[in-house]
Amino acid sequence: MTVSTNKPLLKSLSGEVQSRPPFWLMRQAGRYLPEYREARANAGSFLDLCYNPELAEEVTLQPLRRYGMDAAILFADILLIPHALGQPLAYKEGEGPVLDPIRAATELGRLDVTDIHKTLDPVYETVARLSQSIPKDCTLIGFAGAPWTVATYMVEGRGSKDYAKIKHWAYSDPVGFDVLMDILVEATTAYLLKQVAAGAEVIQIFDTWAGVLPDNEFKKWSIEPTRRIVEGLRSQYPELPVIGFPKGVGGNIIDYVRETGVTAVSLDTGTPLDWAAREVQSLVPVQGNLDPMLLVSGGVAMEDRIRQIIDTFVKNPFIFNLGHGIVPQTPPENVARLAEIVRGD
Ligand code: 1CP
Repeated sequence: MTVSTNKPLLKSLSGEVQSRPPFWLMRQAGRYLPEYREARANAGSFLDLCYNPELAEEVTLQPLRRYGMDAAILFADILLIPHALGQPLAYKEGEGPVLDPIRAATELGRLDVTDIHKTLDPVYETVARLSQSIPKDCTLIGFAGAPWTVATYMVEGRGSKDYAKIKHWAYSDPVGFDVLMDILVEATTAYLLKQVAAGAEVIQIFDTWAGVLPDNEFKKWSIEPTRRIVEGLRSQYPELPVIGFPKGVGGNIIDYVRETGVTAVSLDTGTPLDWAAREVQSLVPVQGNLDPMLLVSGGVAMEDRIRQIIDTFVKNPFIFNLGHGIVPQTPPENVARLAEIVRGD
């Protein structure tokens, strides 16, 4: 299948094989760039930056100016959904996001599901601006977190190591927990539909913490909510490309691909290349999967692995990316080297 487009990322997503794979990098905007740190300092808080269309547009464009990625990803955060649902949220220096946790179905009344768009309107404006300002061959990606991953922050109140609180709720009161999942499916679908209406050409759904679920629960709380979101998006945009990123799920990624209806999947760092080429890329285009820490170290080890990834996947539809987000200590010159190698300069 091919589509009439000159955009390399859209070509890969439509199943086209390209001699040079398109590339972008998860978390390509952010603290490893001095110009981001400057914009961030001018914005006030991180949330102020997310809700400031002019500055959010600027930080989205920053990595493109340096490295010419084939995609721009909207600058926002997966936790804007809980924030728009009325859950207090702050980003603490060195600590990451902190929320006022919701630990049981009886506390769900604290969420206001009536109008998330009131809070999220500036995000749609950022998308609209970007759709006008990105380079013509560049693809605009909108995104959201998958319900399970967003719920981990809502219930734990912050990043977690053992997911004890969310699992306790989900295992001991699955019916009550499903009410939260339903709220998130609905809000996330509405949010993404607005992003597409504003100009997002592709949607990526981040399920960063899918890998902590046993397989039955993975089906119930990662695959099923994601399937419903994809279905909701396609009911209005039947051709919309959606990339799923169920991180850390091993071989269960096959069920995820077969059952969610995503167009493509993003592979995490631990996914074996030959296995993925054989078992996953035979089903859908894949994206990935350089270790972000190799991008920190750079040198021959990074270069060899970039070439190995490209050699493994380039014969079928492929998008070069990392296996998880860029980390703040990444030297910008290593990203420049990565871009050179992927482009074959
Ligand atoms: O200090 C700062 O400037 C804030 C750091 C930061 C940034 C730059 C946060 C806080 N979020 C973001 C932007 C962001 N987050 C983007 C857009 C930028 C881009 O990709 O170029 C995206 C796509 C995200 C997605 C996101 N946020 C995920 C899923 C992807 C992933 O990396 O796993 C997750 C889990 C979050 C939560 C979050 N927000 C911020 C932090 C530090 C975290 C992670 C906390 C944790 O590890 O538990």
